[in-house]
Amino acid sequence: MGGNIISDDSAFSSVGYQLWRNLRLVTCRNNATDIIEGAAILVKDGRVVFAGIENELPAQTSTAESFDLEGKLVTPALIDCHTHLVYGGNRAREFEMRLEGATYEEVARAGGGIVSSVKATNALSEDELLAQSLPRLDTLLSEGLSTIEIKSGYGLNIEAELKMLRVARRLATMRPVRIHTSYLAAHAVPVEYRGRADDYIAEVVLPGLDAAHGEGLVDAVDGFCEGIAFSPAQISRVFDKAKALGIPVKLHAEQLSNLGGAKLAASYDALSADHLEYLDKDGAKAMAAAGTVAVLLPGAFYTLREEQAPPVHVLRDAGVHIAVATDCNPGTSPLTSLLLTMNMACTLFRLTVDEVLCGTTREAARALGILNETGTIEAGKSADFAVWNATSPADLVYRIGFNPLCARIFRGQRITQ
Ligand code: DI6
Ligand code: FE
Repeated sequence: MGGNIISDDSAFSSVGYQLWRNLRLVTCRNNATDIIEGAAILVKDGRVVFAGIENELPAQTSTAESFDLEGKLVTPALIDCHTHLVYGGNRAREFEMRLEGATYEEVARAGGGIVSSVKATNALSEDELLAQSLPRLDTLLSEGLSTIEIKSGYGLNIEAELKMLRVARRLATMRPVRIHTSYLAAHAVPVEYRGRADDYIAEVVLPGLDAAHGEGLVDAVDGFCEGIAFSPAQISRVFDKAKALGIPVKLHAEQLSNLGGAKLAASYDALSADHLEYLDKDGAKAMAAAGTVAVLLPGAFYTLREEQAPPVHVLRDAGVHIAVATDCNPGTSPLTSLLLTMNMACTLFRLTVDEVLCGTTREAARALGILNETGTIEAGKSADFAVWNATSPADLVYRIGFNPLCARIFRGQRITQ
């Protein structure tokens, strides 16, 4: 389902110019609801050369292979900038227990929660973990994605964290997709370190980061700053190390309470602060000043049946860039549909269609530090776009459980779904 590159079609395997024409173009450079009618995209060697009104095309198009998209809508390929897609097992039983009235504490005491995913992940070989993760990747890709961020964080010992990151990297060799990895050993305190979070950081998180970085497995460092996870002071130790290694940071912050995590992340020029239900004005201001993107995760909000939505008006007023992602994870967001996530962000958080489409393209790329490479359709960038059987961005977002993808183009190559 995630697709193979079409190799028997000389039109697409040609290294020369390709012209995608007769399309309705949403570049996401500005407002995502601005549609350029009668548009064309000229691609050479996997990169966009021109994107705009067809009759303004540069002259070399006479030699281009040309594909008529018959007036279909084209947007940048989508980007899921926050997932925990690599994990073992599932937590369906925990879901049932909660429906039967069990509290989180009772679930945890019965061996559920993050700890159960750690056990299930660590029981698998690298190949088995890969096999369990691949269907989730394929499901996400079937909705026109180019790029997915994947975190570690269900290993919680050095070797197991490395295993998760290796699996994430291997996924990128199995499907046409760009994968960004985040080292999230500071996700939870493992059972063997209960009550000794500082020791866990010193003995596992920091040396594990050295090892993972040494293997070239880390694009960013993440942490979970929360009463049930790590304090701002503990996160600072991890971020100091990341900074010393020259690795950008991001943070799960203000999901269940306000510990000032977003402000802390901004003080390290974080790429993003994620969740943010309990963010205050101060935190938003600090994020805006640092250019830290707010990544909103409606799947976790929905699954936990939270009541406090992120303060979207505060983010807007402060001028914070807003992205939207699935948070795909076995516990709080077992979600592998970015289109549904976009719908949820509108319905639950009252984001606009423009905000959610930019939030899963341009702003998601910004949250990964790859806005120069992808996230909008413009000359110089990777030719990553999605062709939709839809007439407008709102048409993509308002339906529930419907996939209007017609084609996914990744680095200039059309991918069969
Ligand atoms: N925030 C969450 O809600 C999850 N992780 C995180 O950083 C919980 C993940 C899980 O329950 O497995
Ligand atoms: Fe998360």
